[in-house]
Amino acid sequence: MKTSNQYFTPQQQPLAERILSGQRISEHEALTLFSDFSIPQLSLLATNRKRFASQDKVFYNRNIHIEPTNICVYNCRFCSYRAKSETDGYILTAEKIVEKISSVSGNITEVHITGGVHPEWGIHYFAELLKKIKHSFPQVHIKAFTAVEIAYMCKIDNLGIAEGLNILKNAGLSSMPGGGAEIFDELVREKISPEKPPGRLWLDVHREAHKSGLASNATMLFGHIETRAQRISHMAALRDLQDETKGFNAFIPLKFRNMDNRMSDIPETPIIEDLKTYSIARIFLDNIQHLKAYWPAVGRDFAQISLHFGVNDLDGTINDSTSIYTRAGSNESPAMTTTELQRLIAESGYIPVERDSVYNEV
Ligand code: V47
Ligand code: SF4
Repeated sequence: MKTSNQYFTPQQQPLAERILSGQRISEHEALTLFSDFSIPQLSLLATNRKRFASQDKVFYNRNIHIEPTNICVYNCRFCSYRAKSETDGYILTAEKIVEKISSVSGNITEVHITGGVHPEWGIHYFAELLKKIKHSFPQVHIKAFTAVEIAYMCKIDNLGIAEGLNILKNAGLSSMPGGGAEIFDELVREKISPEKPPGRLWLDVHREAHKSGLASNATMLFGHIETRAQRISHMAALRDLQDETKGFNAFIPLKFRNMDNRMSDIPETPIIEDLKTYSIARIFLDNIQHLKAYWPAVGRDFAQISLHFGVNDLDGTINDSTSIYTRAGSNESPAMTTTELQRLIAESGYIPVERDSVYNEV
């Protein structure tokens, strides 16, 4: 294969050729990509796989992120967002949330809701919230609640996961975001978010969601104390579940940001490591079509560069409603107009395409 001969050493060629011909790679081979392949080589391989998934298109959508509270029963060591004291806590009432949405409702197709895990709010509380939103904005797609939030709500109201999801779905839930996955490895999880339920519960909730017809996303919090091998096995668990259910729309690597949290002594990873992680995610997760860069977290510049490392989707928050990342050290004010997003994509040499929440082109 010409491309392969030109760009890869004889040792690298067999793996490069397998990737270029669309074959699945093993966890061991993914580690080899980390250690033995250069940034331009990974860019070439990931771009090939990205083109296979969506040609030269890069997707964005118009949404608002709502965080109903920062009060949380858990206490993740990497979290800069959770209320540190009673006076620091806030709650957005359903009325306030509806008001926030109505200020942008002509301009969005999706409402994304996730926040702290409030000690008292169960499934019925959130079902009421969803109904109120749906009543005022029937056209809007509601993507809401991480697996961790849903598991806790079900516990509060003494419901099984399938039962709880069904109530939320009937109240207007259309899909689930991918947060709360962190890193599935139990030893790492015990150190960074010891109170949070184990990774297998996260996977079980998403399995149930997919079974009930709700699509979802998956995330991975990387660049703290985990090893590259633990990143790969996190992605392997997602790849296995996707083989089973086909319910994941997008994978979102979330780079650990170290400001104002209890892991602030851990330095952030260099950009080269981030780009390797994104491109290997694109190559390894051969059954998840979309790789998303969440630009309010990684910044506009990185988001633009990431389009050359397998990313084909930019989360298009259009107002400054998220504080999870501004508190954790992102310099970005989380607002970007559609024109800015389109320009950012076009400048990178790709075609900006607006999508709805389930990746139909708008
Ligand atoms: O679960 C919290 C992460 C997640 C930090 O599904 C941090 O479309 C880095 O999941 N440094 C919430 N990451 C955000 C999330 C998300 C965002 C955008 C789109 C979607 C989607 C999902 O943020 C948490 C946690 O893993 N997080 N603190 C931090 N200091
Ligand atoms: Fe709570 Fe989420 Fe922060 Fe963990 S990351 S403490 S679950 S708000």
